[in-house]
Amino acid sequence: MDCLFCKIIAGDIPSAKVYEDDKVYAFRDINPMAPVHVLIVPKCHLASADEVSADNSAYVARIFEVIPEIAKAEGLANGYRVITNCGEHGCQSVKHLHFHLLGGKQLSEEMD
Ligand code: DGP
Repeated sequence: MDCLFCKIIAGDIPSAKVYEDDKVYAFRDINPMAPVHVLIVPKCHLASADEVSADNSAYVARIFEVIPEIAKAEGLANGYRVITNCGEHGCQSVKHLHFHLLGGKQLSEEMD
């Protein structure tokens, strides 16, 4: 499959790994929008949040279980933001489900 994040998970494309287990891979965004900008992805290929179902939601659950661990390790005691962009109107550029973990500064109140 010609998927950038599948290649990163497989190690075919290098990345700055932050966390890994059997279901989840997390790495630093190549174009950080905040002092901490980590991408957290399922190891199974799901194109976006629109493909989450009862068959694969264990991957998403694991992602949200590890977010507090990653946030703590990254020193985000003052809070952070988790975002997933979905589809064209959501401005999703990489078609493998991913959650942006942003923090390390006071983030904007803007959501769009
Ligand atoms: P989105 O617009 O929500 O689909 O976010 C995709 C993010 O992926 C964007 O913030 C930049 C990041 N990105 C794109 N290509 C690479 C890459 O090759 N390596 C890393 N680490 N991040 C990438």
